[in-house]
Amino acid sequence: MSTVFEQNKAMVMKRYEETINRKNKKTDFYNGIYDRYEYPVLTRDHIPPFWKFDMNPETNPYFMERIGVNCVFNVGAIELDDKFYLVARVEGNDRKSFFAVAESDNGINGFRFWDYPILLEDVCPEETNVYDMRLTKHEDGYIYGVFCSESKDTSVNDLSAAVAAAGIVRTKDLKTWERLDNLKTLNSPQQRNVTLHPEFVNGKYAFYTRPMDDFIDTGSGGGVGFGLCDDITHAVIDEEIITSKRKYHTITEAKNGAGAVPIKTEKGWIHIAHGVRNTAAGLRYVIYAFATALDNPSKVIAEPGGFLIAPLGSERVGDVSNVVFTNGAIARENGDVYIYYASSDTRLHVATTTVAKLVDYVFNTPEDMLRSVKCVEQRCALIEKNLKL
Ligand code: M1P
Repeated sequence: MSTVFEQNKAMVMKRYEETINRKNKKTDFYNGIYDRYEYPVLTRDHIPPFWKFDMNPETNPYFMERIGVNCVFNVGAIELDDKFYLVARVEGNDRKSFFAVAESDNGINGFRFWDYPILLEDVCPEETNVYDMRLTKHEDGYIYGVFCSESKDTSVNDLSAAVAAAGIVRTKDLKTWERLDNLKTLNSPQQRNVTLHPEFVNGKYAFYTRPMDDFIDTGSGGGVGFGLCDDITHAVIDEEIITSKRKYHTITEAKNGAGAVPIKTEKGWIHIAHGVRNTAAGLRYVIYAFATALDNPSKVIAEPGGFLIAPLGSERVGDVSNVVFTNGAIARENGDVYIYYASSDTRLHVATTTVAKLVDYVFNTPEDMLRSVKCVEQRCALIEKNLKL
């Protein structure tokens, strides 16, 4: 007769292996731009049971979770030697997030976490939470991880007040991580959604930033920022200019932020970012795309109107509902693109497309005309063209 411990452990291990080995398939969703998939690629059920349970029957006779995991979502993504690696935001039941590497052979299923999460060097005693790492394979030979480093704001008498800064680490193998100084932006008190550009610009490191006056509100921050710095080990940006601007009555009205590291194409850098607007039901986060010039990655040269990906069906519900968010995509040498996006701050999905389709989408989708009457004119022009065929 097996014990309660043995029965429950066997059940948990079986479910875990079933989750990891579950094959993914495309759904019938169609817009011609990208494909969606039936199953999320990472969830809390992908967490190895030995991260949560005490596996010793002596000290855990009921086979109880001792340190639970609430969710797995926003990931940085990178391809190395034909394998897909994600550095995921894992959030414990205690609300603290941390980073962990998951690996897959095909990018759409089979992601398995490495045995240990990433233990960052403890260089900031005030740092309480870390999340949303963007992974940049830089031309200097390092892989950089830029993430949000969050601390309590002790300057105000408010228990929930926080300060967001951009933390920076670098690695060559995703195993050993060197922590560098947090980014300093002299004109922006807070930063989140900071992404490192993969190439030098005018001989300097180039960051996409998100100037913010406050932890939640971007306030006077006009959109996705861009700034240069000389020394990545003590990164300081003294001037930020705005690339993709927030605009009234659009998907970016409340805020926006850089997402995946830009993808280099023949026509420009393709950016996959997020935009936020306010609604009676709270903030709604969607994913949008734009392009910047090859010779000036801060200059927007195309920006389709509306969203690229919005929360759909069950994606709409989670810890922070009505959210899709991306901080990682993989563009392969054969032109395939994997956009990793999380839904409602709870689980991670993939959307697949190609560089050619993204270029067509970004350069041939009409821009937002900003007023209803102009949008109807734009649509009527399309209808008229089609009806003449
Ligand atoms: O909760 C939605 C997202 O909120 C933040 O994004 P932003 O800084 O644009 O508001 C991030 O904390 C992100 O992790 C989260 O998914």
